[in-house]
Amino acid sequence: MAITKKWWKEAVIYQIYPRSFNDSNGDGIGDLRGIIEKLDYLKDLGVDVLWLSPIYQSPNDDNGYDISDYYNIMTDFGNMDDFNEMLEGIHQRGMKLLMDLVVNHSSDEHQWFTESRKSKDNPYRDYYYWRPAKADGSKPNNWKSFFGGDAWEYDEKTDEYYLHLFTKKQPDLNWENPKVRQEVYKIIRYWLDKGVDGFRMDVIPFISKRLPFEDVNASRTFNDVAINTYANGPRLHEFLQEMVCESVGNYDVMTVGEGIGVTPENGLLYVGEDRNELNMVFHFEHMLIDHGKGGKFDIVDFELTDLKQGFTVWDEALGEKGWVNVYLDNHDFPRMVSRFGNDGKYHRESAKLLATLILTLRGTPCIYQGSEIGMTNVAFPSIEDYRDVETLNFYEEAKERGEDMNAFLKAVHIQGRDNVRTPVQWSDEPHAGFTTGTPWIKANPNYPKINAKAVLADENSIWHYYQEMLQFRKKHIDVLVYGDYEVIDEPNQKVYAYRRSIEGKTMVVVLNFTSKHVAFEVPYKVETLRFLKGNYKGKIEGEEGSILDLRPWEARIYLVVS
Ligand code: ISL
Ligand code: CA
Repeated sequence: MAITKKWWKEAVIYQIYPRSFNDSNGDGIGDLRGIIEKLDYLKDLGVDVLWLSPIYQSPNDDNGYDISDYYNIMTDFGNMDDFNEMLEGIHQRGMKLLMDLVVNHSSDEHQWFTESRKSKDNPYRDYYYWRPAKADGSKPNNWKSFFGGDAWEYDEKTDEYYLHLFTKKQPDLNWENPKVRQEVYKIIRYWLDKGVDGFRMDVIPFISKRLPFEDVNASRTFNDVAINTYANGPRLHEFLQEMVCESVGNYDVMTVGEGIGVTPENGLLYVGEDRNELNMVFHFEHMLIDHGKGGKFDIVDFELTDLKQGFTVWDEALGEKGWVNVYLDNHDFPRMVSRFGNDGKYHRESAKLLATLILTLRGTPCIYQGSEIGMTNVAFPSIEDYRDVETLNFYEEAKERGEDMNAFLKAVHIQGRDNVRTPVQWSDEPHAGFTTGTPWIKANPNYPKINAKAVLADENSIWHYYQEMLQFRKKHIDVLVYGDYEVIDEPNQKVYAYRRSIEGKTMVVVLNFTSKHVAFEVPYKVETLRFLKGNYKGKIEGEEGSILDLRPWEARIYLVVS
């Protein structure tokens, strides 16, 4: 089967976390007019699709991932006029807009839920999952919430519990109820009719629950529970196909599932082109490689081969029949240069190397805001500086267990979600030029050095490398988008190298993931390789026989010319 061509395979996504992107009115919170101000910046960079984390009305228990009104814009972010102007501005510049669709759960302040909790016979009662206590008085089952504590919350009014896989202000919607599904399709059609170009679907693998809510074996790991208990429920694919039929399927738009709990084994059920479900998923294979048994704050070492594996197993599993996203960070995971690169001495080189990786693997790349200027993790000295509900909840739990809180804070410095939620660093002005007021979360103190103004003025900067690489990718869409991917020297723990090839055209990408010189043997004579692009300026050195002498964090792309 030949690979099919689609605009969404050729596109590059840029993720905006609106709260932290750009504040236009000095209230300390990023907003839609702030995004409008930066559309030219994004167009210049060369990205195609903007994905906005949720901008709907929300009490912000989880920064918009708890929606109280799907048809209105969050007051902090502006209003519908701002939205219309933003959408028009995006389209005028030839870019597209992806909205975030959060329909596994709503906010507890959504009218559906405020009705639902009123009485057992309220017409909205079964929009959510309500269950009585077990005969022994304990909770309906032993499921845990992702953000700490149990997944069931007691509600006195009707003497029952409701299910919430995330915070207790994020009750899970009952997709078994056809009315709920129709409400969701109506929301999707409403935004598509306004002209948006698709959706990123939050925790979409969780929408079909395994009933009747049996206990889960408590000793299983987080990932195991995600895959086998919360995700991939019995009616999931039926729901997805119905959703496509009744909404997105009738528009030329793109859909990206947050693929939590999706595996290489079942991936094609979600994104197989014959399935009529989703266009692609963000898989988690490489995102969990440093999470230990105790979860994300129980940090374990990983090796380069683990990272390679994450991409390779998925490419092998889908082949030409499905599609993935390629990303190294987002609003939930640490900054890529801090996690996979070197944010000290080789900050510039390693940030460029990682850009090379995400822009040359097979899949639709997603760049998270600030990566293009090399933003890094942050290490705030006190828990008072943190805002993320996950971090704060886990902090409280660790404290109650009597853990070493300094050690916990250190883990937050490495894994906490606020690493990626500090304001985008626009300049060396106060608060990184993000706001003229007081930001809702402090800027990373490294902003006088790392900021957009500085990288725009420096020809050799990370920003300009992203811009060049985005153009390079466009120029070589044939091989870089549609070409096969094949890893070279897989067991190598220092160098990640692979081939991309299509119809007689082959590129070789070589990435030195260490801070040292590395001699790397390629399966070619160097005379048959033409250097196309790399992250060091000037002449390429050290090519002899089949050996490439790579400098620290050096990235090179060659064309095979034999
Ligand atoms: O952030 C995580 C781990 O720290 C993930 O497990 C995350 O909870 C999971 O990927 C689901 O994420 C999505 O849904 C959440 C929201 O908080 C995240 O921001 C969102 O990306 C609930 O809506
Ligand atoms: Ca604002």
